Amino acid sequence: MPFTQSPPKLGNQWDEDLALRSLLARLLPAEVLAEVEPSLREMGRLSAELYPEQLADLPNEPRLVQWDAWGNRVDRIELTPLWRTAERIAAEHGVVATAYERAHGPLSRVHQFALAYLFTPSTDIYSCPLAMTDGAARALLDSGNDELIGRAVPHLTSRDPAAFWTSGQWMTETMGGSDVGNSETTARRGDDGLWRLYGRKWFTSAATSQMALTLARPEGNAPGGRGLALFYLETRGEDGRLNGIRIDRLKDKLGTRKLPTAELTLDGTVAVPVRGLEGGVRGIAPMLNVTRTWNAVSATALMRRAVALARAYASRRRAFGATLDRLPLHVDTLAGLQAELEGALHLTFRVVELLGRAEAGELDDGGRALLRILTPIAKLTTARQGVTVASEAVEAFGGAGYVENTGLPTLLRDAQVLSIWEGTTNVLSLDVLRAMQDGGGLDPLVGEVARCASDVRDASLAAPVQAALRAVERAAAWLREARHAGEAEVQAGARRFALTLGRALEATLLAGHAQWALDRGDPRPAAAARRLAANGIDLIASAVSAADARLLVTERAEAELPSSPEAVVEAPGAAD
Ligand code: MFK
Repeated sequence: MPFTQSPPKLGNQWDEDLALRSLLARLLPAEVLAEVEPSLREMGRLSAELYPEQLADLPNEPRLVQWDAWGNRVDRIELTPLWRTAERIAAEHGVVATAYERAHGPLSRVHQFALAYLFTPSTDIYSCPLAMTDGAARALLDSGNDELIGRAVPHLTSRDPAAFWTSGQWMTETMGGSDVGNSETTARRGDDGLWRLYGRKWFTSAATSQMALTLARPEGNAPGGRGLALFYLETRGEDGRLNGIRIDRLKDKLGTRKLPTAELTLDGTVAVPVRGLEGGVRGIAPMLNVTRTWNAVSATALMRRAVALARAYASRRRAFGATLDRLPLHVDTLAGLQAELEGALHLTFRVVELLGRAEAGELDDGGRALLRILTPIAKLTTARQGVTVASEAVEAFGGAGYVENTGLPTLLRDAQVLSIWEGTTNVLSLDVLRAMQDGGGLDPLVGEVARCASDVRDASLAAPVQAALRAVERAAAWLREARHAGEAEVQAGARRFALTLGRALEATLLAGHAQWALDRGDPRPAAAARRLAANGIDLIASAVSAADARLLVTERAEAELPSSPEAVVEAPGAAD
């Protein structure tokens, strides 16, 4: 028999995930963990069971059917088989509902996002509509619009697949997805008192949702973000026909190909203002913050899948006289990835924990400021890690990782979206600066790092803690100097600043957890903390200037260059 390689196999993704189990053992009181563990074990089982189905489903893609046999425009999207399964599982297992049922008060968010973390890697980015559904429920509840809350939230948070709705978040237009204040969609109130929307939404994810929250400019409103209003719409009327919406085409994307992302024309779409007739960006911000949290959870979950597959493969693949998991350099490479995953996990679930406490009204101003700044930091840091870890995992399979039907190229392509949608790395780096302006500067974050550092006593954790503290100090010093030098310097360095804070937070949160684990006889998280710090924390580059950057990206002479900050930092567009 010629040799054939046996593929990697996954076991129960809850039972096998030591990092997640250790984290939840600290975050949840024993009686709460005992109550939620059966649901996590069941989701871990489903995740492993769905993985072969996911591979079998690889060739399928959603299809837009625009016309029926008789010439009627129908604009119907046919989903892939796994997506239909995922929709049912998500509803029945309460992947959104758990957060709103609040069976464990503020800790319900930890339970919910642990479910989401286990659900995500085997369900082809079905987490995208779930993220928007969760975000829509949050934004509607925060809006105080009782009529819309009563109409939509019971559907968004239902466990009954027949009653469950998902929501879209329609923001991106042809002019791009980052500078949303330029949106061109208009809202007009008719003689019948109804508002109707007119415009093009250019990158609408999960266009099969039953409802959407969207931005439009009521006629006569000022230009810019403040002139936009937040609208609620249902995609189909009682008769099942689209609500003044044409689905022009599905996007031909690099990844997330099971996710039907569409270009839409709104031509008289009946919609309801959610909270007044301006301040739409402010109104949709709660949704953005929830979907950015989902993004961090998804990035971490895809890293977990990448590492789980690479480890499973390493235990089966023989080369140079041993299985790969016996070869020191391969083991070292996988250990570096595992450390990135564990850092991301701890930062993400710190945001999750704070979100749950904020929703329970347990946070003071300082806690809310901390949540506000940690959310974009977690999103941008974990998204970049997700791309790196997925890429390394592909390489850990050698040539097999480059072959489509192993599923690994899909994992890498899907991970790439996480740093683009919900705000690119650059846009979110600028959001970190805005969050600092809105609430207490860097103090909440410095306090968080100091709090974790003060929990750490073991000498073996001194290196990661010191490295993190030094990095935060250098970041703060850089910001002071950059502010002195001008807005262009601040903007140009914002990404290195935000990523340094993200990595420093990961290292200290992980070190704090590692101390807790060491106290209980578990040395694993300490190894992860040391390795994460060794991978590098501090990205601050003092010798780099905005002027140098301009010289490098233009062929014009320095004297001819524009000097406004806007001209220096231009973020690429985000996608819905
Ligand atoms: C799989 C997991 C995840 C899946 C989800 C996938 C679905 C994909 C769907 C999408 O990608 S939808 C598109 C996502 N698009 C974005 O995320 C937009 C990225 N751009 C930004 O975030 C810009 O910074 C922003 C649009 C917010 C800039 O717009 P403006 O009009 O210049 O806003 P401005 O003036 O900075 O802020 C307006 C108000 O909102 C301010 O409050 P005030 O009016 O009270 O002064 C801000 O403080 C507030 N604000 C902005 N961002 C906020 C926020 N408040 C709280 N949290 C935030 N994040």
